[in-house]
Amino acid sequence: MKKNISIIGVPMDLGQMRRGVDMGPSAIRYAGVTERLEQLNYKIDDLGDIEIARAQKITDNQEGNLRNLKGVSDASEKLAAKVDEVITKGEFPLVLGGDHSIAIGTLAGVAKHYKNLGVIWYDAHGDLNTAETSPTGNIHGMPLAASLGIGHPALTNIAGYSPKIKPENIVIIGARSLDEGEKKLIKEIGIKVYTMHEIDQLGMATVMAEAIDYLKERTDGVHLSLDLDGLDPHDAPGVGTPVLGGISYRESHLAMEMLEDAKIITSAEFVEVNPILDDKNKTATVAVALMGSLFGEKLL
Ligand code: B3U
Ligand code: MN
Ligand code: MN
Repeated sequence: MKKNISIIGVPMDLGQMRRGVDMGPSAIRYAGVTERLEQLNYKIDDLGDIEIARAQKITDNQEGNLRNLKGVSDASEKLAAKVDEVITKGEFPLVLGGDHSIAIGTLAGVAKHYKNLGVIWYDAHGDLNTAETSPTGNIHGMPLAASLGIGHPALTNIAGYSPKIKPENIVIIGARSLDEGEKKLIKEIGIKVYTMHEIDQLGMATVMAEAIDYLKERTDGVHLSLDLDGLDPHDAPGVGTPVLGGISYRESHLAMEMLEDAKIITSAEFVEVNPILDDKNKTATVAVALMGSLFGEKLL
C-alpha cells in the first residue's frame, strides 16, 4: 500500500539575501507537483504554506553573524510541528522550499520519529557553517551543522531537543563549494562526502549504490534534502548561489530512481527554487520531474 503524501510549502527567504526564493513553493505547484504524483496513484494532501515573517530589511543582522535569526527560528518551530503531525498521521512529508534553512525545521520534525535517521544532502554546498565560520551570515549555509547540534541554540534546539542527526548517518552528494571551516568539520566528525570528483570518477550509479548500502545498514529511515543548486546551473538555473560543474539532470534522475528502487526514503524536501532567477520555470519543472522519479515514475 502506498503512503499518502502531505505537501508542506515553506515560502522562506530569510536564510539568504536574494529575493524570490519565497516563491519556490508556488513555482513548484505551478509546475504540477500534485498532478504528477497523483498519476502515480498517490493520494496528495496539500497542506498549504507555513507562515513566514517578513524581514524588516532582508539584510538585517539581528544577532552577530546570523541574519534574520529570530525569523528563521520561529518558522523552524512551526515547520517542525507540522512535519511531526504529518508523520504521526502515517503520511509522507514532502516539503517545498524556500531556502535551505528550512531543513532545520523539517529535520526537527522528522528526527524524533527515528532512532537513527539517515540524511542524503544533495547539494553543491556543505551547509555546515556556524556564525563563527560563515563567510556570509546566511543561515541557509548552516542547516546541516544546526541539525548536528553545532551552532546557535536558537537553531540547534528547535522542537526542544538536540542533536537531530549523527555525523555517521549523513551522506553529502554533489559538493563542490566548501568553506574552510566546513572542510575542517567534515574531517573532524567524519561525514561521508561524495564531491563532484567522486561522481566523475566512479559514476553516479556507483556513488548511489554505495550511499544506499551505507545508509541501509545503519539507519531506520532516510530524509532526502535536495538543494536544486546540487544540479548544474545549465539544468537548474533558478537558484540563488549557482556553482558550475554540477550534477546533471540525467544523473539526478538516476539517483532518484535508485532511491525509489531501494525504498529507503521516508521524507523529502526540495529547496532553493527561485523563479525570479529562473528561465521559464525550468528549475521548478526539474524539481517536479525528479519528484516523479523519486516516487516511482518509470520510462517504460
Ligand atoms: N557556504 C556559503 C555559500 C552557500 C551555502 N549555501 C548556499 N550558499 N546556498 C555560505 O554562505 O555559507
Ligand atoms: Mn543547501
Ligand atoms: Mn547549495
